[in-house]
Amino acid sequence: MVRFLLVNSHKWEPPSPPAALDYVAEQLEGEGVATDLVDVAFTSEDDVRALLQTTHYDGACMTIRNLERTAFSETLHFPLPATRSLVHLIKSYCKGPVVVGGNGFSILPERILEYVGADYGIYGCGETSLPLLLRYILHGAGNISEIPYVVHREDGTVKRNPPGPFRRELPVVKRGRVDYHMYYSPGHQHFSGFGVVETKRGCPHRCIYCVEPFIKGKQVRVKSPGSVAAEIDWFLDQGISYLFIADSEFNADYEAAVNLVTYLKQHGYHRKIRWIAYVTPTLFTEELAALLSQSGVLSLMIDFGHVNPTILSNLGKAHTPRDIERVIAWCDEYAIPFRGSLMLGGPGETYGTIEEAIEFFKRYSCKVFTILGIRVFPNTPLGEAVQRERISENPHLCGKVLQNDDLLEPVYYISQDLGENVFTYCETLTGDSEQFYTVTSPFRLTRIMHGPFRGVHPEYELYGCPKTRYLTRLSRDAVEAPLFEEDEERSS
Ligand code: B12
Ligand code: SF4
Repeated sequence: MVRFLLVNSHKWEPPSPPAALDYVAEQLEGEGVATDLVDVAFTSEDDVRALLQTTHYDGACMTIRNLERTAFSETLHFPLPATRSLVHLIKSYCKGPVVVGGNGFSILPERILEYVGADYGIYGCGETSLPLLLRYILHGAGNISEIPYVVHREDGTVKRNPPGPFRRELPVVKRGRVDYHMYYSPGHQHFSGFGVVETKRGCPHRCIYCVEPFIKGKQVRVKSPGSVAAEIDWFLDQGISYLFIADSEFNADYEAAVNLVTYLKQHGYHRKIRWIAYVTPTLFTEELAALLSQSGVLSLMIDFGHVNPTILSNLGKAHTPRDIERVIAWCDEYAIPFRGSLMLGGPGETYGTIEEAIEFFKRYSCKVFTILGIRVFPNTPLGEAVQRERISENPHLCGKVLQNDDLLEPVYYISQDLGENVFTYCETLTGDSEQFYTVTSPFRLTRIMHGPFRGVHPEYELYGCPKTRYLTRLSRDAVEAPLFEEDEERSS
């Protein structure tokens, strides 16, 4: 029997379950291919080697979830060299092809295929092309240039085939390959350890820094409430009742969001599950708030971005300060716990606008995930704007500003109006409160060059990143990852 190895290449603390591998396994098993799964979050390189020495695999399918850590600090992490070593390790034992896919891969597919040395890639939401690719690999069937979403080598160059036709309805996904109990944390101390259900895919908005419209599509695809419920039931059968909704934004399609929460309430799921989702203040209404409050929501992660109208517009946000105030008021009125996000350092940011944003949220009791410095990704409006000029001469950019025109390696936008002490400035504004948290280690913002890097030193061999920290003056050891007890109390 043909056997493939499924691999999650992303090491992170705390680890998130590689839900993508359920999708991939389903496609493989439909073609009669048996699978084993390895997650580097729990497996050492030696263990992977031992497995490859003792088991014959006809190929491997690897998910590349993250291109990067996406949090600026003086030491910049970049996980792709570690992914490349993993591909090399697999290829030194397995003579079959390595196929890659995933969110991180889809940001720059051709380049990443080349960088990690994989044989084939499937970008975006193209998992349904996998059977066609397998038939081509295993039986020489079909024409590789005609399989949608596939990235492959032809005449010495890497080519990306166009996507397939848009289909609005997403099918139910057969679960069971990923062991969510490995990640699940019944005490739900962190939201990485939840079950994962995707209810829709894609985002029609155009925030300047965001890769979602490129990797998931600008047109939203939707799973029917019944299909979502079938996947929820699988988790409930496993005893997993805390779920993360893996949509770009839960209300990216308003009608679908309303239909689903209505269904959850009507079918009693609000008594069985606790769930978290990202939502945008755009397309958020009182009607939705009322329905959400009765659907089992544990917490909403509201993508505010900022509060200053000019900065919001510079970030390409479709919502206004008035929308933000209304969302907060409705969440309060309907007792929906929520966390906000702040993206500081973008175009036009000054010390004044940072103060405005932090002071604004201090009026509320919500926790706020704060990013200081924006990763400039290719295939985003910000990336394209930056690429129109010389990257090395752009005074707002830190990170790898030389020999990195395709933006594969980490580059961050941090407004040049901010000085060396901007991190300390934020800490001074937040005081000792645990309201604002981040994944950034404290940094001094210099613009000094270290080889091709401006203001940073690279740490390229490391998988993963430091744990979540509060953006406060507490000592590092005193800080724990944010807990959900407060949200739990409010939502029950
Ligand atoms: C939910 C979520 C989280 C939750 C995870 C909760 C949980 N319990 O899983 C939390 C909040 C913890 C989180 C944290 C982080 N996240 Co996050 N997260 C997401 C989100 C919204 C959903 C992830 C998911 O499960 N999707 C559903 C699965 C099925 O989709 P998928 O993995 O893309 O797989 C599909 C395809 O890609 C393809 N596919 C995937 N792999 C393969 C392999 C093969 C061989 C094939 C053929 C196909 C294929 O098939 C699947 C079906 O279409 C995504 C964005 C998104 N819309 O997906 C961001 C996203 C993955 N996160 C991202 C980031 C940056 C992070 C953090 C690093 C943020 C930070 N600085 O802290 C951390 C890392 C945490 C970690 N442990 O890895 C980025 C990663 C890309 C990048 N920019 O580098 C994304 C894309 C968001 C973004 N737009 O930037 N995240
Ligand atoms: S609304 Fe959210 S998912 Fe959509 S483009 Fe903006 S940040 Fe990305």
